[in-house]
Amino acid sequence: MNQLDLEGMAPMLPEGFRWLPGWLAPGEAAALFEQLLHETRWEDQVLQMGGRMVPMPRRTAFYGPHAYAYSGLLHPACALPPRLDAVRARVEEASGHPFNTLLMNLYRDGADSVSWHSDDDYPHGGHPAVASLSLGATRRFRIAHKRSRESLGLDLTAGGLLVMEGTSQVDYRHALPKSAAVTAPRINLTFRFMSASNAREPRCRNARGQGPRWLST
Ligand SMILES: O=C(O)CCC(=O)C(=O)O
Repeated sequence: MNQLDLEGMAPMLPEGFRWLPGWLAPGEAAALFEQLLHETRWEDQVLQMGGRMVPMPRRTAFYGPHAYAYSGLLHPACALPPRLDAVRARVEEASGHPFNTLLMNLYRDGADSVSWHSDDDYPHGGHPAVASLSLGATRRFRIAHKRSRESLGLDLTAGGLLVMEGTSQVDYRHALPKSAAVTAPRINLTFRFMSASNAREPRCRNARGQGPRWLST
């Protein structure tokens, strides 16, 4: 795999990717980070990976009008709290795309990560764009073309907004690898537009509580 790693520099991103560093001013980014870190009802999950149950290496929170399912997990629909809805509206304006869904990730330190994937597993009603706001510790984000396998790294700094639009999710995968050098937490707010749920099986094994629920198998 050809790799382009420009330590500390923003590389030229492929078509379909826009990086807006410092989209939120440092003070606002820091205040939002502290509030979300302490006030969010973060969930610990276990993923179904090839028949094995694997603890998810990050914590999550989900808000949106439609339930979202992946890796054997179901996030029930949940209204966006007003403060996050205000961020959503600003992200819509900055990116030029509509968003109605927010998946938040909390990476406690460099041992937390997200593996290679594309955000293409839900009905988007013609709005496949994803916008990702970074708060807290800087983490290296990787993007790889699905066919040429060329890849590059981008340091996602606090307050930056990464917009992935066009065919970015069709042509590329992305990941946030583990990093032994990172000791502080990072929060990522990923905004999407879902036109319907992607859950094929709406029934749940555990119908109680507000947290994520397991799909029937
Ligand atoms: O934390 C990030 O910047 C990436 C998150 C991500 O890839 C996802 O939630 O699908």
